Amino acid sequence: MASDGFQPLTEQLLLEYLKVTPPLAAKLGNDLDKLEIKEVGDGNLNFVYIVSGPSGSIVIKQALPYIRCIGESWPMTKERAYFEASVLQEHGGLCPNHVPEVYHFDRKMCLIGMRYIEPPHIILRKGLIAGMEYPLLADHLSEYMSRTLFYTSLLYRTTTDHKSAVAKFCGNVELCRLTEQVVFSDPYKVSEYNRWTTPYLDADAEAVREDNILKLEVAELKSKFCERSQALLHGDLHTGSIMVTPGSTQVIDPEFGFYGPMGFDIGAFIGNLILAYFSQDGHSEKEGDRRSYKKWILKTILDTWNLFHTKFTALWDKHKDGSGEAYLPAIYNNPELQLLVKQKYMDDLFHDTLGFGAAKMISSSNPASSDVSAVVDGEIQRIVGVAHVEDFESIKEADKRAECERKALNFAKNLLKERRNFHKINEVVSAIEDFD
Ligand code: ADP
Ligand code: SR1
Ligand code: MG
Ligand code: MG
Ligand code: MG
Repeated sequence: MASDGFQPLTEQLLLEYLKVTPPLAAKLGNDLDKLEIKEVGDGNLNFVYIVSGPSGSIVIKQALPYIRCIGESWPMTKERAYFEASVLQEHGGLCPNHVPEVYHFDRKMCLIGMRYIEPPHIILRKGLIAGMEYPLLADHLSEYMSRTLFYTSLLYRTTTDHKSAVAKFCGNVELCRLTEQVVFSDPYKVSEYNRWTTPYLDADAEAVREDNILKLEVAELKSKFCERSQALLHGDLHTGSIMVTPGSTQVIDPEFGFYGPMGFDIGAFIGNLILAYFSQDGHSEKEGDRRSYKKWILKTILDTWNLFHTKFTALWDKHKDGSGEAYLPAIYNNPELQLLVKQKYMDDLFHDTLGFGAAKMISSSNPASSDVSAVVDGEIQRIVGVAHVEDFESIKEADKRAECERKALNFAKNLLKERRNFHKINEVVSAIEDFD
């Protein structure tokens, strides 16, 4: 064991650990003789074990001091587990229906024990690739985002409480730096980490690096990401961080959590839905067989923002005379002014959402599990960069894939530059259809 009390798990070590950890043993019904352990991590950073016994199942997630999909050559603080556990607990308290319960956290071991999100839950990104509809997704995600973002903002909190919460999450600096690099920097310069479908998109990638207006806009977003502590974000809310069935939605993996601009979370989700939309033609087996599915994705984008708007502003109304210090009742207690303030706040948030969503689309920084083998072979360039998510990576024919990626990239560039001209989500949906 290292002097700091950390040990990477092995199956044997995990078994011994469970035996001496009562809260975890209890979740397994204290029936530890016939346990099955399976490592199932398919994400980029960490190791995830499903522990199943005759009387229950749990998930154990451990952070090692490097990025899993690359290896020890890319060190990364294992303290990320502390921030993940903290966000799971805080967001879980605010929205227990959509966040897995944390049973146990061990800071020295960087280990979280949590609810096993059982089958038939699957990762949303995989469901979107398979063409599966989730009728409650927009309702559930808007619930999660409105509650977690509202209750951790100055619309609900005093500035004193807010500052001490912000201070705690300032420590998640390394993960924030990873986002700064992957989302706001690498796509706009030559970087060993960039990748794209070559040679088809060589000119498109170069065009991103040469686009001054795009760079001007992305700099503004980067400032906001680094400087604005608006609410406690999930920080990595792409469709690979959500597990779903038609009736249930569970948000996992908030290790990038920190106090940042709300639009970064909302944009990550909506931007990834737009990527899923533009990837559909690459998954269709015969002409038009994804047409109605594409309509469902657009409806989900529309409903997500509209429901978010309704729920968020309803929370604001409910707590308008509470202790939130953003708009003191003594100054803002006339209905006309309240309406103006709310319109401005929501309009700004909408533009942030579109801007961050577009930036996430351009970077498309969530490598597919299918690429892990390429990484093991040492091809680090194949990890992050322009337009890269499993939605596209699973399209086998490179020319077909490049065509889908180009549409998504061009749409995102346009959205990033023109976002202030959109005022309603249906205008964005129409723009997506026009681009297609
Ligand atoms: P990473 O931080 O490496 O991206 P994730 O938290 O996204 O790790 O987990 C990786 C994978 O492990 C997920 O894609 C999912 O398949 C599985 N997983 C993670 N947490 C749970 C859970 N609580 N229940 C069931 N499966 C889970
Ligand atoms: C090299 S890590 C790239 C991405 O994986 C994580 O899930 C985050 O999205 C990060 O940007
Ligand atoms: Mg993940
Ligand atoms: Mg509901
Ligand atoms: Mg993660």
